[in-house]
Amino acid sequence: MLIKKPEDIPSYEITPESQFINRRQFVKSVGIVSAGMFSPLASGYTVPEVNEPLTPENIVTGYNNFYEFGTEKMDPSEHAHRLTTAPWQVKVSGEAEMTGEFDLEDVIKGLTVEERIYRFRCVEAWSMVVPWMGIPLKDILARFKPNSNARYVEFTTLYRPSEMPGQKALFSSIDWPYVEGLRIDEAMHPLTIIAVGVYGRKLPNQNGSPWRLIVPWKYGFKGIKSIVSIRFTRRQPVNTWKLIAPSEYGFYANVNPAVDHPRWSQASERRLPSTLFSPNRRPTLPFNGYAEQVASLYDGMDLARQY
Ligand SMILES: Nc1nc2c(c(=O)[nH]1)N[C@H]1C(S)=C(S)[C@@H](COP(=O)(O)O)O[C@H]1N2
Ligand SMILES: [Mo]
Repeated sequence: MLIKKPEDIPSYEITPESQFINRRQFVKSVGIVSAGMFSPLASGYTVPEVNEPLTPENIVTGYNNFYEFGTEKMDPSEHAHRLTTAPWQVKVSGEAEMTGEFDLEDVIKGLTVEERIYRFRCVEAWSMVVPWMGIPLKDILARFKPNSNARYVEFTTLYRPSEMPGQKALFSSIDWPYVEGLRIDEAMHPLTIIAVGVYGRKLPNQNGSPWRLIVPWKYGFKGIKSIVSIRFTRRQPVNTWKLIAPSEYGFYANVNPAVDHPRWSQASERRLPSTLFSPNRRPTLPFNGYAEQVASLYDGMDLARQY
């Protein structure tokens, strides 16, 4: 569905009837989904199934990386309630026909939210399996009508130190706001989503409310949270972690067991929950298990150099 003018984008509401398409009882049980929504995905794309247990909800929403709220895993769930997420404005700029300031609810109104169960692999070598509720990013980007110069998309997180204590920490080595980017073909790939929920509910602040990027075949740091800007560019965006440590973190950040981080191996991962006595360690899969779907995007590239 293409929108001709910003004001023609209808307004967004999560209603039991219209928004969530689910295939699993546990999501229904939290009360968002009405019966009768058992149906193929709206996108018509067959999402590869993850036949591995879900990571418990309290870990997904309690063990987080969101440095705007502190660098400890418990900091985001402790502090992110301070963030005001409504109303939420998004600035769209660069190589597209429809640019400007939009209300988030107008941007996503009318699009279908799908449940997507994905492996989630952090560059720190832990992983989860997460039932996101998401909208294919391509459906969102199409509304802005990117032109043929749009070779990349850059995303920026909210900058609001009054509500994000990590942004004013003096010791912080991060040049806020957090920035990430994708090549346009990665952004348009049907596996790439914008998550607006998890475990059948709206996204908690600590997971990047009201919307955040999820690219399941890439390391977690590509999944930028609480996005306020989308910019279509000719040039490759400079992403935050690459800017901080270019020898450790690249632009592509494809999950790759064959390319180690300079300070640790990427050959395996701790699947959460993981304890000293039950580490739950498992081999890391190329492209996080999504090679069949995405490896061809990188044909001819040297993935050891373009990490
Ligand atoms: N704005 C912002 N986005 C971010 C981060 C961050 O610190 N700030 N951390 C990234 C990292 S390193 C990971 S692993 C994931 C964690 O997502 P989760 O807390 O929902 O599991 O968010 C990513 N997105
Ligand atoms: Mo991460």
